Amino acid sequence: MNIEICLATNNKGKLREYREILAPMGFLIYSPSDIGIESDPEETAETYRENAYIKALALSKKVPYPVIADDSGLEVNALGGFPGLFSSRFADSCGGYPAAYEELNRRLEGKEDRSAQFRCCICYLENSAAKPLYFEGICPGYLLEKAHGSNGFGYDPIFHSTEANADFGTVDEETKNAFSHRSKAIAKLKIFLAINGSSK
Ligand code: ITT
Repeated sequence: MNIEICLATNNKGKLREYREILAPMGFLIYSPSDIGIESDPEETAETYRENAYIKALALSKKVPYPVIADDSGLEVNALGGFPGLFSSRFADSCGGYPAAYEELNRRLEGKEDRSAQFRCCICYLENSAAKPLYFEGICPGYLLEKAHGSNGFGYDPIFHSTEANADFGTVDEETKNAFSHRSKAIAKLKIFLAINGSSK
């Protein structure tokens, strides 16, 4: 049986990862553009949860499917968790990811602690009036001094995952999905859906 869910994202890398993980379990994941809808609300909140809810609610009002939204980011510990919530906006402000990698490394100059983690918060909304449910995952690692590989998206090329013992820019999708923050959050969502089902 196919379970239809709409993913409130305009990020093709995220969409690919959700499909890879959930499609084998019978989930049909639509992006807003797949169904001819635009949804890009301003992420004005101060937490991943609230931003995920903003994105989920905006889309949920427009579609007849349960919605999931993903708010995520790279947190560099020696920079107080920066860029965190601002990961996407920071890359834009630098003029793209390669420049953002350099800028992060410039800010880390002279610091011994290069530890970092990716964090993902999923908000699941059965419909726009439903109580939001949250599922979270963390992927620990450290920041590389130079980009290595070009797989994945966003900050993957400068991230070394300690659990995968690999640079995310060099691993295939299956390997990233075995260890990523997103796959951990999705695993929790999958358990919830398996137990509670989905009305659609
Ligand atoms: P949507 O809001 O449309 O989903 P977005 O990319 O703006 O897309 P976020 O606001 O959640 O999404 O920002 C997440 C950013 O964190 C993302 O753009 C990357 O810069 C970074 N990021 C999150 N997960 C990542 C991953 O698995 N690999 C590399 N970078 C990641």
